[in-house]
Amino acid sequence: MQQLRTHSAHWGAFHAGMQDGRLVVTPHPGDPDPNPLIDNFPDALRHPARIAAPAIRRSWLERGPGADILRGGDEYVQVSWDKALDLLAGELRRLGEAYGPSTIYGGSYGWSSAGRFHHVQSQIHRFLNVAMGGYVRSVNTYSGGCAEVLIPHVLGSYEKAVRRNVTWDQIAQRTDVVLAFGGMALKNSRVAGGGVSRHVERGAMREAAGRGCRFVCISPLSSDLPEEAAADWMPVIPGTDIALMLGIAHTLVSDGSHDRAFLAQYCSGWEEFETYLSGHNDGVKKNAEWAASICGVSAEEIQSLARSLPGRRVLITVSHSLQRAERGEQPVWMGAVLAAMLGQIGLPGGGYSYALGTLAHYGRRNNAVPSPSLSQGTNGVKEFIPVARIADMLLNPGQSFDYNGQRLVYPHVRMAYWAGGNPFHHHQDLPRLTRAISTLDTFVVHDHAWTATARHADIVLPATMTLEREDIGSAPTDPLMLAMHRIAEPYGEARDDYEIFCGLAQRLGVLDEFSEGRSSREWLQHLYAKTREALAEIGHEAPDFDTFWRQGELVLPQADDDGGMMRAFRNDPQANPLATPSGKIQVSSPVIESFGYDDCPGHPAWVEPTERPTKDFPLHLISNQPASRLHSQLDFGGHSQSTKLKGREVCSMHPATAADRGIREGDLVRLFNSRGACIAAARLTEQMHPGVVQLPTGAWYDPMEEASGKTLCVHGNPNVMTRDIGTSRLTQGCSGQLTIVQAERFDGAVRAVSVFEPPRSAVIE
Ligand code: PGD
Repeated sequence: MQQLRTHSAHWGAFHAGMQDGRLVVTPHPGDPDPNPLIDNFPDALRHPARIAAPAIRRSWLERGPGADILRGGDEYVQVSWDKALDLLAGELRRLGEAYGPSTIYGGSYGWSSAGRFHHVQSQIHRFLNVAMGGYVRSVNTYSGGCAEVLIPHVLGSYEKAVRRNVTWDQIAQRTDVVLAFGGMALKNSRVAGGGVSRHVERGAMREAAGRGCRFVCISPLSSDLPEEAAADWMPVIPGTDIALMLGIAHTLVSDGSHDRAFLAQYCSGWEEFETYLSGHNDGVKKNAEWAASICGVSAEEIQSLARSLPGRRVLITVSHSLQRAERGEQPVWMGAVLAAMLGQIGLPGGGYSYALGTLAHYGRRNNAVPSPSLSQGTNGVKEFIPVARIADMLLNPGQSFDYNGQRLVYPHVRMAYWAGGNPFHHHQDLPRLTRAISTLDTFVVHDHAWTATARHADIVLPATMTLEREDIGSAPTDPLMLAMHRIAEPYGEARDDYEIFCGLAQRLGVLDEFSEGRSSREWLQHLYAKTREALAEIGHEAPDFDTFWRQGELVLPQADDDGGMMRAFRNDPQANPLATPSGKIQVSSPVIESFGYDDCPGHPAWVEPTERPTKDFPLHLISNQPASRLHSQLDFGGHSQSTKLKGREVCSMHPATAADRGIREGDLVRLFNSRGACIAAARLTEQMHPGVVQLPTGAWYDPMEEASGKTLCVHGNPNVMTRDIGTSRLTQGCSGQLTIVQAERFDGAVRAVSVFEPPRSAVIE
């Protein structure tokens, strides 16, 4: 029986050990609200969905590299590590010599696991930089890609605006009203890249509500705020929050209750925006009646909400989900403008805190020292793509596209090398992604499980799961740095990603440069030493590595930066200007205006999305983050599996929507649109807008072809139907959160979900 030892995941710190051959996990004792996602580990550790040995896709092995539509449907051949690494090193050499590094896509987006050394994105980038001289990279994230481009134009530093702003403590103690556009769902704020040791959000909302703070959940789903917030729910039509915000803004201006002094002192470009709001140029007043006709909230409610705000400590939040949709920049921008109109920006518990409640990183204090990280070296390739444009790049090499005022060209990529991500989970329009991936010469994937992405790869290399290796867990806003102990032996022949890259580096003659002669344990000691040095510089003594490792955790000091950039700006705008062209909040942006994008004008505006419900596809589909797993990770784990119905992902809908279609609780349903279809099981709830169906992301993609030729996912993955377009020409972010569909009861026969069994494979010597 093994003693329980510390470990960490993006969803929480925990203790784990093997007892009688079974993994046991218990939450970290200091966590006031542990995340049940840790319960996915025990069944997942030795699940047959794990990859046991290196595997090569049969057609690639027999015919060599080249475009192939068989990807996703082919057989695999298990090979030895030596054979797999020899083949892969040979292919890297061939591509490097024939075309150079700009033919390799190493953007490899994904969350992978929490440890800072085995952070596989850092590993893959370091390897490609050292061994190949670089790779085509990606910029921004699927989470906040649209806001990451917009906010620097409007507020300056994205990091500072998002991570160093209003804290949960301030909300608990100071805020009178939280207007939460898109809500602040705990399933999202319980997760942070690098880990989170204390889940504080539920407690803070309980305390604030108990003190009389009013939370308003502005979302098609009332579940976007927890019960503890005791929120008023305002069910808005998806994609129309900007109209509601404009209606509030118009009411404030008509009443003369907007904070003119704040706008004059701290903002630039109010006049242009006010002209738009008043309808002076286009003849359309953006008043509450106008807003109501778009967003579905009555004019009276909009006016009453607007009139309840002036003079109170109001915090406006806009969740990441709102900008993960076509025209996603508009509500992000308008949230800032509305907060400026209320004059509360920079005050404790007031103003604008974009994405607060979306991840556990936000709303907390920052550590006084940086988290350890592995250096990635220098990338010699200039070409990059906004991360969600991967399929566009593969399908349209040489084609130009707009991005943030630049005209860029898609490079011709022949190899995609993926580790620590699951594009056949995270990307939109998966049938299109299948076509895009089929154009490659070679597709390489490291993962610990046979995800849909691994099933499309030519070379599949089994990686250890986090519990099977040692690491250091640390995140910039979490004071606990954790020793992540090895809890279990590797599954089958799985190797650490680091070991895999060392094997390749050796074959390519760059091992010393890549590894710097260090074993994994020596790298952990090296990274820990850097944190220890940084602590010493600010006068904090930390124990040596062995003591840290034995103790399992180290409490890091936190910076005294309450209020962050916005407080400093409010207190002294001359001394602490924002990093925007005017040094102020850009209510309008002449820079964005100068790009001339028809889908993103120079101030926040209602820009009709190009996809709205139709007669054939009358429902909005919200494909948001799941509550039972992180993205697609460990979908085969016990907790995630316990939430499925009839073995399928659950689709929620309003009883009226269901009744119109003869759908009852628990029925199988078929959701479909022009791009694809999926089977899910229906759950009926009055806690959502009737024009909406909701299906979370992350059910492993399990496709088959319908008689019509349409791709059907038998498990319930929404990305078979989402649209693969950028949020706008300015931001080119992921727009996967919203699409339009039809729903019908499914009475036919459909095969069982088979994606948790390994694909067909043969073994050769
Ligand atoms: P994960 O499921 O976290 O999804 O997309 P992302 O690709 O990050 O994938 C991580 C993968 O890494 C898993 O397959 C896991 O097994 C593997 N992995 C974990 N640890 C290791 C390791 O140590 N080594 C290796 N080699 N592999 C490892 C998430 C993305 O999805 C995000 S962030 C967002 S916000 C988007 N959200 C939406 C959305 O709202 N709606 C839609 N329709 N689509 C979305 N997609 C995006």
